Amino acid sequence: MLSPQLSYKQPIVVSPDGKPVALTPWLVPIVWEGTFDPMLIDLIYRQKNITIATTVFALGKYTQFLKVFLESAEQNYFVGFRVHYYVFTDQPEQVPAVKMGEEHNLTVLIVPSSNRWQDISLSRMARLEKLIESRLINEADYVFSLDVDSKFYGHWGVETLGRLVGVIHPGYYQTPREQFTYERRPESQAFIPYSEGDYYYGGAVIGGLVEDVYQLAKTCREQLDIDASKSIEAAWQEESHLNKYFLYNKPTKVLSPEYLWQDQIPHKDRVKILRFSQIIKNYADVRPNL
Ligand code: 5GW
Ligand code: MN
Repeated sequence: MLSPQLSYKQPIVVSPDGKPVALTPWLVPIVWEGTFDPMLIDLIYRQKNITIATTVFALGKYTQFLKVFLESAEQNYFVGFRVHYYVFTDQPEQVPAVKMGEEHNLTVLIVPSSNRWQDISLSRMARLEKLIESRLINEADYVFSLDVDSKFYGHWGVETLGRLVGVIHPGYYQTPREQFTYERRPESQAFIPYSEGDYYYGGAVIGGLVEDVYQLAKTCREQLDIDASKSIEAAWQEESHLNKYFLYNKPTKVLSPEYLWQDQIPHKDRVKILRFSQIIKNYADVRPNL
């Protein structure tokens, strides 16, 4: 573990002449279009016979996002590899029947409804932890946890696999780190001082080997519990705790913002290809008034 006192320069994501940077200061890849050979990397992983578990939460009004999420995933996401989706929902009847590609399948997991959206957000880590313990340890090699209010626009394949994988948030990849929306109150377990931080990671994508994501989910859940016991909620809930975790447990692969964009941010001249993006949602429409 690094000392929190250790200060160093903030790593850049795009060079001053606009070129994507493909390596972190701790020498792991930042995955951009053009930095890997999709054919070769496919061949390498093809021989490994791996299963990629994918968890997605769709509670309350968020079930409306499942159709686009799953249909676009089936066009782009680990096509030709074994994928097992685990859809957590409080309304199993709202899960659309989407035709799955070869070796892709889906399990619906029923969870109780919640009126407080904070509980949904905060319980994702706990549910991921428990699912890994009870099933994924035996059923999968890698796991990704993805936001459902999203759409795949381009290829997402084995180039994203690694022991511990985070994605750079599209809103902050050219932002000085003092402006990152890390949790800044020392009372919170998610606290990061202004002098620290590599990237601002998006909470919509967490991935890696099942064992490593288990450690992440368990630790974040414990930290969320400590905060809850002190009635403190981090600025961006589990995203804040994720950022704290990644500061001290560096990802072994970092995905560029190609892997987490937002439909409302223009992407032309910023990324060569859009792969996965948060769709524009009408907040009044999807969020409970609580
Ligand atoms: C509802 C109100 C406020 C915050 C979250 C929710 C909510 C989230 C919900 O009612 N149902 C639900 O399934 N979620 C899950 O949490 C979805 O998988 C969603 O993609 C994820 C994160 O919440 P988002 O997408 O609203 O958060 P942002 O920061 O991407 O807008
Ligand atoms: Mn989202």
